[in-house]
Amino acid sequence: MITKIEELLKTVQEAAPKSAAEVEELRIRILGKKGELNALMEEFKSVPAEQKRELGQKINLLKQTAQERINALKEELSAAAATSAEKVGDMTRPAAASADGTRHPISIVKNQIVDIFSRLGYTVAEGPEIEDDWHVFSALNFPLSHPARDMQDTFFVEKRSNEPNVKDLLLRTHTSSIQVRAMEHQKPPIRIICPGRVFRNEAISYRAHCIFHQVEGLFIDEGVSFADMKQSILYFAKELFGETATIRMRPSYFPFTEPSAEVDVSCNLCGGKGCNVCKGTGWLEIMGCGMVDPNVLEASGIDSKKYSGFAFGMGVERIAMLKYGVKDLRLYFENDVRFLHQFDDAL
Ligand code: 2NM
Repeated sequence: MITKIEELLKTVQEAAPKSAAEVEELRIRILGKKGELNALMEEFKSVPAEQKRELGQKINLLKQTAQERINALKEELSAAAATSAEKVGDMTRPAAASADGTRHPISIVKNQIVDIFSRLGYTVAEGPEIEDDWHVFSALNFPLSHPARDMQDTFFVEKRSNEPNVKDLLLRTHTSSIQVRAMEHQKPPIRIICPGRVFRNEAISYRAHCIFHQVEGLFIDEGVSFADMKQSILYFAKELFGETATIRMRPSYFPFTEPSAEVDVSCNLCGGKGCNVCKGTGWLEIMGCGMVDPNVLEASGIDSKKYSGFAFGMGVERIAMLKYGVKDLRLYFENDVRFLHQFDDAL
């Protein structure tokens, strides 16, 4: 009987049930009505008197150990169950909303500009940010002495000589280089809109940055006139700033267009009366434009006797500042989420 008790004691101490059901099985086997302990008690009755003391103590030890061990096992298992339930959580609960990123205001405005010209039949054209002298300057009628060719104004990647050289590699200073590539490879009619990043070696301020975004447009066909340009730009201004917007053009100069003009849109804040955004003039400058210079057409292999065209270009940061009343262009480059989240609903 002693060995039987000791065997059971060992069973109880070494038991490693993996579930509540297995603990219950163990309890029934040892402590249950028809369990081992009751069977021992039955046997105990017929034990000779001189052995009762020792055996009684052993049986009590077994009973106590079994109860304590089973209670401890129950607690261990329910604690483990609780932590695994915590890990999985309530599988029927709807997922928490995740904070998605939003479009950058420069992308929003760039897309709006591109969409407006898409509706006029323009297709998007893109090109390399690292360009050569030819596509950025020479083909666009920039004289060799033009200040834009200077190190002070342009970031050179590889300068082959002190004189402007076709083989120089540089960061494009405007997206007109895309349009040169289009004119070299396509036959008129050409109707393209060219968005992209451009680079100028400028001191950074509230109104200038060394990297910014442009959208330029080009339309070449037989008989394209200044009047066509004016109507296209008026349509654009009304689409972007609202039906009440009007435009005016002031004579200007660009190497690649003749004649050239600056385009102003009526100030949408004061309705033309004059405010601090339009500096009391009632007008906001939004872009430059002009009839493509015949020299530019010929440089890209387009017959300037047969074809004419207009081109225009605008800075996306500038348009976005006017649209959203942003006073400092540097905010567009800092990516402070407190600034960016103000445009969550813009488009
Ligand atoms: C501007 C203003 C006026 C322009 C000209 C050309 C090209 F390639 F056809 F010669 N592309 N873009 C242009 C004309 C750009 O930006 C202020």
